Amino acid sequence: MSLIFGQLVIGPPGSGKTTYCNAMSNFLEKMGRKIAIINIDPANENMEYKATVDITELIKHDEVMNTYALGPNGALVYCMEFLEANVNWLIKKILDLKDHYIIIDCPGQIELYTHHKSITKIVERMSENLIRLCSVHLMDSHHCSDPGKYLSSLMICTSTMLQIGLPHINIMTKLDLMQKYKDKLDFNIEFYTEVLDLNYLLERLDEDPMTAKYKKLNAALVSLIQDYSLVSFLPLDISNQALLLQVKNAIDKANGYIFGGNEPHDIQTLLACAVGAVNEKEKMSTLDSYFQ
Ligand SMILES: Nc1nc2c(ncn2[C@@H]2O[C@H](COP(=O)(O)OP(=O)(O)O)[C@@H](O)[C@H]2O)c(=O)[nH]1
Ligand SMILES: [Mg+2]
Repeated sequence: MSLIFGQLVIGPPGSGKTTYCNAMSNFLEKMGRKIAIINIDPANENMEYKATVDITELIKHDEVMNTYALGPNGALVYCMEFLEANVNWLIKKILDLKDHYIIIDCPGQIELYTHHKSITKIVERMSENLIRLCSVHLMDSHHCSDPGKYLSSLMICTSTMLQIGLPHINIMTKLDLMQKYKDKLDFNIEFYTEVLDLNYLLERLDEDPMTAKYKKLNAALVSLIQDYSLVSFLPLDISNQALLLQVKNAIDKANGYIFGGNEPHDIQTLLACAVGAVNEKEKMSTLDSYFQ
């Protein structure tokens, strides 16, 4: 049986997952890859793509809300538990797509990635069936405009990386919008993407009226993030092909596609990765064009 490679696209509601799935799918198709998008968000919106497999064939969010008198979040958790119980349905659909690269569009409730076990168990079963995924975790760059929100993003990323246990790439989305409030940012963009010395962030947290009274908590959380030292971000503006290429190269390296994929562009991809999945010089010049 051959390997199937792909991406598990996760992140909070509105972070840009569905938009990303569509844009990444178009981008990879242009490079010659056969793509199938799998939607496992039963309450998905803004779907510009046609999903090859859709969870709504298995279960419908509004029916769960009505039948069990659940609110939207409770119904979504129910749907994920139902998918976990019927994971063989999903795995069979994916294995039937054996010559495709898959992109899985996920729901946005963050407890599914930080606490709840269904998604973790679903990806474990996929892995047992030779489906090689990289989790692609999207965070809205707007969180950089507030030290407390930025810290909470770092905590969500850290706990998700530990909980899901897949190769993992964090993406900071909507870089184009960041230009509009760049003057209000405490630090430059590299500080936020590379998660540089968080003692500077701690100073801001201790000054901010929202977080100033929690000095010991701020210090403990910052030290937790620094001790794990797992998080950094690749920046993305969905309309920028150079940034999409950087993201694609990093993911191909993380899920092993560069070693096991079989498209004609393999050599190009290998070369791109050999010079660094993310070429630092290229990355800086692309970023500079946003923040001149
Ligand atoms: N300006 C800008 N908007 C974006 C970008 N990515 C996503 N969006 C917008 O963010 C909103 C939420 O996106 P969506 O893909 O539905 O998020 P999801 O809930 O995570 O699936 C939509 O209005 C998108 O058009 C981006 O790179 N730049
Ligand atoms: Mg969505």
